[in-house]
Amino acid sequence: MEPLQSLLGDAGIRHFGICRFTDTLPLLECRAKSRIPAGAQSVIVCLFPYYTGESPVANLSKYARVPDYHLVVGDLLKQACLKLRDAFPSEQFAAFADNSPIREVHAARMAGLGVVGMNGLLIHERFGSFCFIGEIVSTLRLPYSAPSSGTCRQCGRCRAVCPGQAFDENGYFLKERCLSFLTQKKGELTGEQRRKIQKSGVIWGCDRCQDICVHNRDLPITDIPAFLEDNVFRIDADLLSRPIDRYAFAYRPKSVLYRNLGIMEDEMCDTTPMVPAPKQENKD
Ligand code: B12
Repeated sequence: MEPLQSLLGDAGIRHFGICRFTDTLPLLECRAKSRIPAGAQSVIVCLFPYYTGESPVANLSKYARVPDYHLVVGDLLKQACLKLRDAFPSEQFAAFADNSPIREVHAARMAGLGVVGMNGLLIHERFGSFCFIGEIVSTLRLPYSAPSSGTCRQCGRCRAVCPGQAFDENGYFLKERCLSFLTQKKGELTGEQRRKIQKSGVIWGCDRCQDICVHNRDLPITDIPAFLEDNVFRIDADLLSRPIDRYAFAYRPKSVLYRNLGIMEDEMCDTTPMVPAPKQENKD
């Protein structure tokens, strides 16, 4: 573990744990699955805290305010892979972040990095849930971390405040109701979905289940320098007139962001019927 700590530390990765590859199965179906090395043994699961403080004027969720984590985390993991390949030339290493066949929340728990909250997110003892997860899958056999046991405090506030009421009565998470999902959804939204977005005042993502969480109090500011640069706090027409490729909200066409901006100004939003009124019979 000691040499690994310094190899990863040199690449800028300070928080990680290791689990067996078999403990991450079954994998999610996605194109990246083909990059898993044959004979994979270990998964080095890494945490990337991204909390940069509060902003009363922000209209996008915290994960999207910082430079795109797919790029930042991707770069850090790539650096780590280069160092690992140098140190262990006969082994294979493949890096993944988000666009990953690994169920990252589950893998992080198995690698001892924290508990799964009632909101379904990984909560680290020190950094709370405002952490991205990325991993390196390898053929190298490594000493495994003890999986995290226990739960969050189970206060249930995250589920109670969910603006999309995404948790059903059995506690199942219905992603199609999650406001984060709705703000990213392409195409037309129903009146009810538009109303939920308008009421939240948020153009991209949703942090309500995290902001309310008792484990997210008094968090330290991220120790990843790239996340402290060029934070965006408001998505507006001026921002959208410029290139936005460096941010995670560029993942969808700009039309989705313009649609969400339009929803904020839509005075009819509150009166749009949730279900179209049944057609009246023609009485003539
Ligand atoms: C698709 C996706 C979404 C979808 C659907 C999310 C979902 N929960 O199904 C949408 C767009 C809604 C979404 C939203 C968000 N996401 Co997302 N998402 C993903 C992605 C790409 C795949 C998740 C997936 O489909 N997993 C499949 C399920 C079966 O596996 P699982 O999530 O591991 O679930 C297991 C356990 O965690 C547990 N579990 C899962 N959910 C729940 C819920 C409860 C109540 C309990 C008790 C247990 C539990 O049981 C499962 C079976 O083992 C992951 C990256 C990845 N590759 O994992 C990021 C990921 C989960 N998302 C992330 C983030 C940051 C978010 C947002 C906070 C972004 C935002 N601010 O708007 C929100 C949070 C919404 C929420 N409360 O989940 C981070 C979470 C980091 C963390 N600390 O946990 C991830 C890991 C991306 C990353 N690389 O950092 N996301």
